[in-house]
Amino acid sequence: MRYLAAFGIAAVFAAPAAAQEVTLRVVSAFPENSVYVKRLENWIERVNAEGKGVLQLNFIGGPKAVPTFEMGKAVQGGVVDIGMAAGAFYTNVFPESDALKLAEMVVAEQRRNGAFAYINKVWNEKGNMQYLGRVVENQPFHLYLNKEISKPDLKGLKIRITPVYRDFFGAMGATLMQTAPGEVYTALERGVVDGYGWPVGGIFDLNWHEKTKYRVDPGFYDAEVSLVANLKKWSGLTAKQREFLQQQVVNMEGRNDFWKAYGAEEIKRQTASGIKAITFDAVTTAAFRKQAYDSGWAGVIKLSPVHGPAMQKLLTKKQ
Ligand code: 173
Repeated sequence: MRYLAAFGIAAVFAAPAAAQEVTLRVVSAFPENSVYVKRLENWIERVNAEGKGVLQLNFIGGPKAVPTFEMGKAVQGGVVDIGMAAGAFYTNVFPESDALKLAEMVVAEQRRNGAFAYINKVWNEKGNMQYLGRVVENQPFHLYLNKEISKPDLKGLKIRITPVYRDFFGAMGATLMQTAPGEVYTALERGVVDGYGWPVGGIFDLNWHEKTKYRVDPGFYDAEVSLVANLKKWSGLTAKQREFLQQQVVNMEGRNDFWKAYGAEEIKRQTASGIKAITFDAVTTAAFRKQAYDSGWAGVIKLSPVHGPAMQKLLTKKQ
C-alpha cells in the first residue's frame, strides 16, 4: 500500500518531463573512426545542448552495434530510431535508396524543387522511414587502384564495390566484390582486390592510403550520406520535437560546404603520401562521366521503373 502510494506520487511528478523530452537512439553504418561519425558526434553534442527538455540523441555506435548492410532493416523495423547511412547500404529495404548519389544539385535545392518531398514519399512508403536530410555532399566518388590503367577499362581487375559503383564499374568490365567499408583494408592487404570505390575524402581514416597507388580522375556522382528515422517513431514525436530535429538537420546541411574544402585538402594529402592521379584525355573523360551517369540511372530504373524516372527528372540538372 505504502509502496504503491509512493510510486503513484513519483509517477505523477515524472510524467510531464517524460512527455516533453524524448531520447532517440542513433547508429552509424560507417565505422566510428570515419570523418562522417566525427561530424555526427559533434552535431549530436550540439543537438543535445540545444534540445534539453525537448529531444536528446543517444549515439549507440557504428557497424559493431548494427552491421553496415543491416542498418536499413534496423531503422525500418524500429530496432533503432535514427541511422546515418549511404542509400547504398539499404538497397535490401528498397532499391531507390541508392539513387541519391546521382543528384546533380545540393540537398538545399532538393528541398526547394520537390525532390525532397518525392524522396520522402518513397522512403515513407517503401522503407517505413522518414528521410531527415543529407549530411554529406560535395564529395565525388573516385576509383582507387593499385594497378595502372591507361583507359577506362577494368577487364581483369577485381574491384571492391558497394551498390554505388556496381553498374558503372561493371560496365567498365571489372570483376566486382562487395564489402562494407570496415573490410576494405583487409581486402587490400591480402591482395584480394586491385582497387576500390570511395569518395574523394576519407581514405586516411582507415589507413587505406598505405595500400593505394592511384586515384582515377575525374570523380563521378556525389557521395550521399543521410539521416533516416523510423517512420513510426518520427510520426509519434510532438510537433515541437519534429520541428526541432528538422531544424537541427537543416542547420547541419547548411554546413555541407565544409566538404568542398575537405575534398581539396584530401587530394593534397593523397599526393603527399605518394598516390598518383590517373587522368584521361578530354574526350575519354567526358565519355567516362557519361557512362557513370547513364549506367547508374539505368541500374536504378531497371529496379524501379516508376520512381526511378521520376527521381531522375527531379535530381538531374536541366541543361
Ligand atoms: O562504402 C562505400 O564505398 C559507399 O558506398 C559510400 C557511400 C557514401 C559515402 C562513402 C562511401
